[in-house]
Amino acid sequence: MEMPLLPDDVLLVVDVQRDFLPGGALAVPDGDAVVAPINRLGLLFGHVLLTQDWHPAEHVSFAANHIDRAPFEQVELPYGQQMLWPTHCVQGSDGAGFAPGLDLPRAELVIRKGFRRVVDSYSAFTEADRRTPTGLAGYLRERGLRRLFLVGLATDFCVAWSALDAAASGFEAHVVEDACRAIDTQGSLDRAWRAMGEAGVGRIDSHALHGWA
Ligand code: VGL
Ligand code: ZN
Repeated sequence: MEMPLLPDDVLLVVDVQRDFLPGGALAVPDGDAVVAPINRLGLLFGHVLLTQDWHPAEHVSFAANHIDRAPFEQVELPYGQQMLWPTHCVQGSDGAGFAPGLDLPRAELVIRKGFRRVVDSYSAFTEADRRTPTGLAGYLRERGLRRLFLVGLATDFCVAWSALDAAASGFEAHVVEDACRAIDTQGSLDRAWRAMGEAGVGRIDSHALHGWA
C-alpha cells in the first residue's frame, strides 16, 4: 500500500546508537542495517526527531548495579517489573553516540531518555514510572505535528513502547518495519507486534513511503 507523505509528517528515529549495533554493549542483531534506510527516509520528511538512550553509570536498569543479577533477568521495582540489561548508553560514552554513518541533516530535536537513575524509559513519551513525561508530546502538539513514522532500535522495546504511547496520546503512529531491528528475547517481538496491532499502530514498509513534493 503506497502512502504519500505530508509536510507535517514526523520521522522519529529511536536509539540508533553504537551500543545497539553489532559489537556494542547491547547489540541488536543486524542493527546496523537500519542506518541506510533511515538516511534515505530522512530526506523524505519535513520533520526529523531523534531519541537517545542516555543512562547514568549507576542506572537501575543495569544488571551490574544489582547483587547476583544477570542481564535479561527481571526485577521488581517500585514502578513494576524491570528487565535488567548489560551496561549500555552511559552518558557521554562512545557507546551512547549515534551510529557511525547516520546522516540526518534535517534533525531538529534530540530527546534524551533514561537519565534518571531510578527509572528506565523505553518510551520516547513517558518514563517507565508511567507518570513522567519526556516533553515530546508537548513539542509535537505545540508545533501541530500529529502523524509519526517510527524507525530504529529496538522494534520490541523502545520503538514499540514509543509507538504505543504515541497512539495513547492521540497521535497517529506507523512503524516502518524494514527500518527497525529487534532484540527478540522471551517472545518480546511477537508480543510487541500484537500490542501495536491492537492499539491501531500502522505497520508499513519504507518503500511504500514517498515524498509530497
Ligand atoms: C532499549 C533496552 C534498554 C532500546 C534501550 O532502545 O530498545 N532497549 N534500553
Ligand atoms: Zn537503555
